[in-house]
Amino acid sequence: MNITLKLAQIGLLATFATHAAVAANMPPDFAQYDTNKDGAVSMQEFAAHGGKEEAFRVSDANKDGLLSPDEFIKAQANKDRADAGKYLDDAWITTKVKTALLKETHLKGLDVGVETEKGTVVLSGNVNSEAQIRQAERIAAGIEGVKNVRNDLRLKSQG
Ligand SMILES: [Ca+2]
Ligand SMILES: [Ca+2]
Repeated sequence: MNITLKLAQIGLLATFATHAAVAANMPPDFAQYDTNKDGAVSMQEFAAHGGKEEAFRVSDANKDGLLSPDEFIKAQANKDRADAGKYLDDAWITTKVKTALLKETHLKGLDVGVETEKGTVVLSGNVNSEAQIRQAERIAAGIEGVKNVRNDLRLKSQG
């Protein structure tokens, strides 16, 4: 009986220690958002503090409808980005454009340079046809956050 009780106490202490460690790693605003103190931020709690539904959804990595502290940090980053307006990070846009171009069968293997400056994408390099120039421009223009596309793509000199 005594032993059982001690084990229970140790178990309690261990649980407490784990919780304390988690609390120490909490992002600054987490406790504020987690109004019902269940250790997760729900959509309602997130929205009550001005969080955007989209930021919540993309940050809820395991899709359980709750933000863990880790997911919350991501949501905060997304929220800050949304608060900054439609202006998305240039490096992020460049990556998205490059990825989209690589996915396009007709543009595969072509040496298309992509640079982004304050939302304006600059395409450069040499391609095989006018159609590819237009296609690359259309794809770049369709990426989220892109304001303008400067198309410096040229036709490869035939020879
Ligand atoms: Ca909560
Ligand atoms: Ca989650």
